[in-house]
Amino acid sequence: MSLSKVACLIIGTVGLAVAHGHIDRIDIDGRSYGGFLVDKYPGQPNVPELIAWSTADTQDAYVQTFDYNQSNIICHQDAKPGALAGEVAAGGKVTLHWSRWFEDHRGPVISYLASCNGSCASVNKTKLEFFKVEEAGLLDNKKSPGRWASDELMAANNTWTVNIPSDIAPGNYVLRHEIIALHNAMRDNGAQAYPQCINLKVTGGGTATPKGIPATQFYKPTDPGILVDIFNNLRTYVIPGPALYNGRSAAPTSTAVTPTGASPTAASSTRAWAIPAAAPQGCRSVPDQSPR
Ligand SMILES: *[C@@H]1O[C@H](CO)[C@@H](O)[C@H](O)[C@H]1NC(C)=O
Ligand SMILES: *[C@@H]1O[C@H](CO)[C@@H](O)[C@H](O)[C@H]1NC(C)=O
Ligand SMILES: *[C@@H]1O[C@H](CO)[C@@H](O)[C@H](O)[C@H]1NC(C)=O
Ligand SMILES: *[C@@H]1O[C@H](CO)[C@@H](O)[C@H](O)[C@H]1NC(C)=O
Ligand SMILES: [Cu+2]
Repeated sequence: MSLSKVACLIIGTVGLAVAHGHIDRIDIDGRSYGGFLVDKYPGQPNVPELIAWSTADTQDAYVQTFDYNQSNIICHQDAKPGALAGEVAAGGKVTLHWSRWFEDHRGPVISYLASCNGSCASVNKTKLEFFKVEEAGLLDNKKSPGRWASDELMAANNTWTVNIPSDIAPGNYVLRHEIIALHNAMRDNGAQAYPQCINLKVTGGGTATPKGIPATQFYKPTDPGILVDIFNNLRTYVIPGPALYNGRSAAPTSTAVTPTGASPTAASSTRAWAIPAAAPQGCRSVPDQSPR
């Protein structure tokens, strides 16, 4: 808590443009694609065509829990599809490089796919139905607040590698990749979602067309993985969102440790409902949109 405040104050002094992070590079099969550079592209006349979705979020800000049922949660603030698609064989890997991350912004890393039923470049994002392909949360609970998927991401040079299921039908998909920072999640509206989207063209593969749900139905502000105190010797963590497709596992390396002495529910201790707190300085949430 105090740690997060310190981090955010530091961010405040170096400027919000470099706060938090976004995906600035995507590597697929030895090929590199540029991400949407929020610190450069907004307002720039000749933004290159990208596989990454653009967003109006110029401050690397987050989507707050009160907006989990609004369109900003789909692919971040006012996101618009990229014009291109990165080609990947079913069963292949997509490595996402984050511009930066903060150690104290601990939390799960989750990846979803949604079929575009055609080109993703012109897709209506509210029609995307995502299935969860990977998830990783609390990897080791020995020393509170524990080792998290976000730590794993940072240890891997701020990258995360997503394994594309080998059995899905070929076609165009949106990959929605996300870190949820939980350093303030003991408070109402404290969890911070940082979703990022890129277009993929999946080749080969099988015939599976996994059923998905709109991103606006993934999370609720009171989910045990959203409203949770990670500083209180958390034994287990319930990763939020729908069930994993095919029960596939998640962590990119084998360092995951099964929590010991796990209690059946996460954060079963009393939850202090607090007055909705403003984001700490330097931790901006995206502006509210009126619900449509
Ligand atoms: C969206 O969620 C917020 C709280 O998280 C709630 O107050 C609001 O009524 C919800 N909006 C809709 C349209 O369901
Ligand atoms: C996108 O789909 C939603 C839900 O069906 C619809 O309300 C909206 O008008 C569509 N937007 C566009 C630009 O077609
Ligand atoms: C793709 O088709 C499915 C099934 O008809 C539909 O539910 C989904 O909304 C469609 N997705 C898009 C992006 O149009
Ligand atoms: C880490 O990522 C940076 C930025 O993309 C890259 O320039 C660098 O080569 C990477 N380092 C390693 C060891 O992979
Ligand atoms: Cu912050």
